Amino acid sequence: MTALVHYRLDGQLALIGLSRPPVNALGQPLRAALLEACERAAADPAVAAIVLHGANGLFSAGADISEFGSEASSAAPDLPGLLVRLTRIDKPLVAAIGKLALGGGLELALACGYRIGEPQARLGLPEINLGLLPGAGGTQRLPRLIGAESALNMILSGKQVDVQHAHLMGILDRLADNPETLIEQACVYARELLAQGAPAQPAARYPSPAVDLPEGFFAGFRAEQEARWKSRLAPRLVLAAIEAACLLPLEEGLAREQDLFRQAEASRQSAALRHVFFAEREAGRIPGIDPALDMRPIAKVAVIGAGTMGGGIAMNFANAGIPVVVLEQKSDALERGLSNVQRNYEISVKRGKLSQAELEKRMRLLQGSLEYADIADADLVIEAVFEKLEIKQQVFRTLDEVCKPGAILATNTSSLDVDAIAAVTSRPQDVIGLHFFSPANVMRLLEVVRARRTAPDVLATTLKLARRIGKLPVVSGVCFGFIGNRMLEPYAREAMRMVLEGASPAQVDGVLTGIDLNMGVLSMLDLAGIDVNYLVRQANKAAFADDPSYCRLGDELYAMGCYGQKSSFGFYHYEGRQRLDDPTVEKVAERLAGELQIPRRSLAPQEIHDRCLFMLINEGIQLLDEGIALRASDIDLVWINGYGFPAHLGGPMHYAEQLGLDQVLDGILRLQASLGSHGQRWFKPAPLLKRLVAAGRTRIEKF
Ligand code: 3H9
Repeated sequence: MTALVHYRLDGQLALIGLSRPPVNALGQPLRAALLEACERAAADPAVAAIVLHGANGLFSAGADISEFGSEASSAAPDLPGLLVRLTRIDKPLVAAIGKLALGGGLELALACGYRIGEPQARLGLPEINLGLLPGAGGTQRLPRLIGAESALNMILSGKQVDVQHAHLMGILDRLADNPETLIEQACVYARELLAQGAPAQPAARYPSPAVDLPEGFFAGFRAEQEARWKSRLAPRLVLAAIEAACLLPLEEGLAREQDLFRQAEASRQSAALRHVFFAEREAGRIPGIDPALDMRPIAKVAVIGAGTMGGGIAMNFANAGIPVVVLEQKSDALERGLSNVQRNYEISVKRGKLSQAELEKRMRLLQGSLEYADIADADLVIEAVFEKLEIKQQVFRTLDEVCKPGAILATNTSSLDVDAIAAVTSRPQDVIGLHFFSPANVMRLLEVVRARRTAPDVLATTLKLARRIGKLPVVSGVCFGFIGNRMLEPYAREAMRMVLEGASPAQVDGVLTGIDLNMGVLSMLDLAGIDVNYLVRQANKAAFADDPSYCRLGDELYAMGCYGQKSSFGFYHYEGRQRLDDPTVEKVAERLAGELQIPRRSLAPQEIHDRCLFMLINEGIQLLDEGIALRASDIDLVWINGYGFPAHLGGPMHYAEQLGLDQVLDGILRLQASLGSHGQRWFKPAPLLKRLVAAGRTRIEKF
């Protein structure tokens, strides 16, 4: 027997333990070992029942994601076939679920006739997050166990449920008292089943899963959800599979599920989402930094500034149980900031997402202060004051004086030079940038800006802490705007320029939302604040001083006091939550075009797409070449998690690879030639893009 599976007998029971750390991913070698073990137990007359468990306490996180898209994914024994075989063993199988049963792991448990879970275990079918559907019987067996509607909701949400929920829903038959007694209690359960003469597979609770569904349920559901799904394939395939579970006998339903699964697995969307899965894990690995490096202890945090950003940042730490001092200059600003935080928590309580007791606990962790002396013992200080270099430098001079040696001093800047901030202290090795995205308590992305002299342990500690507070940290080097906002510049520049040339904001944004971006760039600027964008641009004026048309529309709207949503006027006009076209914007654009001698014309959607997207991609490639981004996939994570780029397109770098790097280069050169002096000035292919294409490479990597 291979070491991937532990096999032992306990009286009439065979105990089969999956042993493929870290998560018992059901890759081909484990599948083969599991099948062999099950056949052995099935054939052994001394074995009356089988208990299946995770030898390391964790049941299974599902199919091996790294196999998808290769032959290994369906190499014999394939998972669906293996599970059908398990359902045909004429002896009861009990799945003893510890820690996790996800995806194919839960499907494995569903193929067992009986299931018991320990209190901390979580169950789910998260395939949808990978652009897939459960493909090893989950879409057919779950509806027969818990009904079609519950199964549909669980599979479409991809969310994990705890054991209490799983028990109530009928997924688990029993709950073990604790993780340590799980296997023992699973064995007791198996013996009880034998004593009762229980069948290997109990009768389905919902043999006709659609029995409670109203007439026309699926058509209605589809019509209701279509807009939300945008062009995502997987939800549609899930719905088709559940429909099949309702219409077809099990065997035919399983065959239909396999067809649908293969379609999903072969899709670009699933490839993109799998890329994102591995990108998120890769982002934590920093070349040259030993993962075993000693971390600095972080027991107390301080945030300078109780504005929207400072308050949101502080909430992250309170949420994670870490005491945090919020420092302000004036008591009214401090009170306002803390009551905003309290209000945010109250909204969560109203929505049922937080208990009152938890609110109070979190508020107790937040201490307001007007004295720098109160942060002298903080292990990490995050400055979140006004975005102006001189102001931030002044704060850092003070921090240098008051903070204890070894404290990590972080600046929450979205574009300023972190080296210049570090330089005013006597300890630049302790200084780092932490660019939180707004709202800081909600947005998952955290750009971690490694300055020239940031010490390795400061970077490593910050990355670990970021994960502890539930953020997705992505490392960036120092440059104007770091990864995200630097790429936003050329992207927004083209959008604004095209409005001068004759496109309406709605046309530009429509092309972008047409490829499933959450928002078009102009709507995004309205949301973020045209004033904020203007001020950031002013700080980098030298970079575009020779282009009189550069973001002129944004400058003009700023001068008119049209700051976007907050002032009800921006690239659009806002009435409540409604976004409307604003004829004034067109008039301003016409006037500016006249002044700048830019001919007005109509722009085709393809041109809008290429100008925005290719400039975004080109800047990303340049960032990689400069070493600001460590890898292309980090750039993808920034744009997916900070700027609403659809994960099912894999982020702008992955999207470029899907389009073809040669196509992107051709497109940039074509626009360079066709857009006159504007094209000559801005449509310059990144040297790395040219090198990659010349070498026939199809992946974006340093080269
Ligand atoms: C499926 O089951 C399809 C079937 O329906 C049909 C098939 C026919 N495969 O996240 P972590 C690795 S689709 C391969 O850092 P955590 C991960 O890459 C699957 N590898 O730890 C990492 O490796 P490394 C449905 C996997 O504690 C290491 O394990 N299942 C898999 O924060 C640790 O992971 C899912 O979608 C996998 N399935 O979170 C579950 N899972 O150290 C996906 C993990 O080299 N997984 N790895 O970077 C997760 O959600 C999280 O990884 C998990 C652990 C919650 C399990």
